[in-house]
Amino acid sequence: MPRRALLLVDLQNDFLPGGALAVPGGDAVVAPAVELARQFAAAGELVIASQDWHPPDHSSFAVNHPGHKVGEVIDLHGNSQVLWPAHCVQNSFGAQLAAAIPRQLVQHVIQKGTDREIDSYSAFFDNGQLRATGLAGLLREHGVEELHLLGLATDYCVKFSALAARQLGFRTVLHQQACRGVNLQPGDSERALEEMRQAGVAIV
Ligand code: VGL
Ligand code: ZN
Repeated sequence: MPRRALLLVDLQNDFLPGGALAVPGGDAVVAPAVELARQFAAAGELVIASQDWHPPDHSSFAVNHPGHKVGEVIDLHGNSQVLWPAHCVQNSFGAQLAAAIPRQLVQHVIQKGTDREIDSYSAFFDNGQLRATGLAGLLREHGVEELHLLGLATDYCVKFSALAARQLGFRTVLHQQACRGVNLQPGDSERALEEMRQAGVAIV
């Protein structure tokens, strides 16, 4: 059996109902996520959580761009950037991992989006692919060949993490029933799934 790891993508209060950037139906992913995390942990495999972890002055927040609104797309140092409501601010309740995720199941937490000048949808590196988070190194140290993912949101952090995993040469398996999307445009999640499939992500 190849070594596997499970990545829980951004299962944080702000992406759950009532949160600052609530993903519709986001709470439905928590139970299947916990179930899979238990299975991986019981098999001695690595369970990792990513955590969106922004400073209050982060450049992805609409409030930090006077005259611009949530949902607008701006150019940020040459990358197109969707403007979001302020979310997952470092040390806030909204940034905490969902309370229903048993912390003893999670061996590593990978924080991302910490640089105010650039967003980071992928758990591996920022949107400009300038800086790595250390996740790839961690997986390789543990001999992981196959990365399983689930979480929020299908059309942003899940998609970018899965595409990066493929780019880095990991076998990549997405647990679709444990993912939900933002769907700023109707169909974004479906298109994201198709893009992942095209890149060689196995969708189960
Ligand atoms: C995410 C938008 C902004 C995500 C994070 O976790 O998918 N989306 N920050
Ligand atoms: Zn974010």
